[in-house]
Amino acid sequence: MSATQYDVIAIGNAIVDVMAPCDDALIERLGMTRGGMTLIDTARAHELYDAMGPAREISGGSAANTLAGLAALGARCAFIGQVADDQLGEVFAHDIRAGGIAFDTPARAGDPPTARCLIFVTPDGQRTMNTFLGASQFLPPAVLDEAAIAAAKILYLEGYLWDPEEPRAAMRRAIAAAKGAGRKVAFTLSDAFVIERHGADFRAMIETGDVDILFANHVELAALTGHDDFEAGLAELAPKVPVLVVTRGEHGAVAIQEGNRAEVAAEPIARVVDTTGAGDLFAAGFLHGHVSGRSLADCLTMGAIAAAEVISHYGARPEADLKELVLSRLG
Ligand code: GMP
Repeated sequence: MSATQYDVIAIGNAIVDVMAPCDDALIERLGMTRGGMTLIDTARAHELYDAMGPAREISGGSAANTLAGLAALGARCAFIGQVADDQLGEVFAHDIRAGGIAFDTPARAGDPPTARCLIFVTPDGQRTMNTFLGASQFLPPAVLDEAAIAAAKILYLEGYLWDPEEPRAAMRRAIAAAKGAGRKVAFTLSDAFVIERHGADFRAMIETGDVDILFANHVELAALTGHDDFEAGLAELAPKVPVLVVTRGEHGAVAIQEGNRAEVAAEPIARVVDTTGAGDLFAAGFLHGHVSGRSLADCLTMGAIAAAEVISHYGARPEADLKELVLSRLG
């Protein structure tokens, strides 16, 4: 197989997170679904922003967060996602490039503005997300760099972006480009609401062998398989994907590869400050282990280390030296 330019190329929402701490009463008063992700329109975005305390803007986006973790671990990465030609778009582009990630998708002129996610973080560290997708949902298939996709070991796709039509078409084309070049496709299911709407597509992609590495949390596993019982869900899905990775919040994570099973506990941390990005950074650690040829157990440990770092502070991008954290544990 030909040489690769990237370890991982990802397609995802290009979002800036707007985050603030809040109490449980505010979540209730605003009628939000605690711990969930809800898509919102402009009017609701204004309502929620007005009700929010002093906030911090930190670049986010699920797959983009994963790449930030991967790049921090030393992987070669590229991102494809749509920002608008505005200030938040510049912030997003700056942060991703400053992290050493190639990002060449041209900004989109005019309305709607760059996507933002209003995140309310309760004292227990739980995050409640409200996403205004803005420009992000208009990623056109035409901007895909298929040569770059063919030159990456792994194409990583975010389930959230399966919802809007244009990016879905772009991702289908990207899968064909990656598969045509003999590369692997990794997919994260993102949220149960995406599975409610597009579960049939996901099941079909899995059946046809389009997904080589599947990431889910325990809720998404249940939504996709229809099994509330965790083990029953695993037993149904694992034989259909070469690598299945399922996270279980504070209960750690499980991976099954070609019938081999490994498990990891959550890393003990002093205080869970903000769980935003836990799954994203878990995927980063796991994928870095995978492209580095590590054992399944080590891939999980790397995921747990990266996830623990990101939930120990605000924001879904790593702040500590992930490479050092992993080296000091696994060598
Ligand atoms: O959710 C993905 C991953 O993040 C899990 O597999 C854990 O490694 C980590 N994680 C998520 N929530 C928690 C938590 O509440 N406590 C701890 N220690 N880790 C968590």
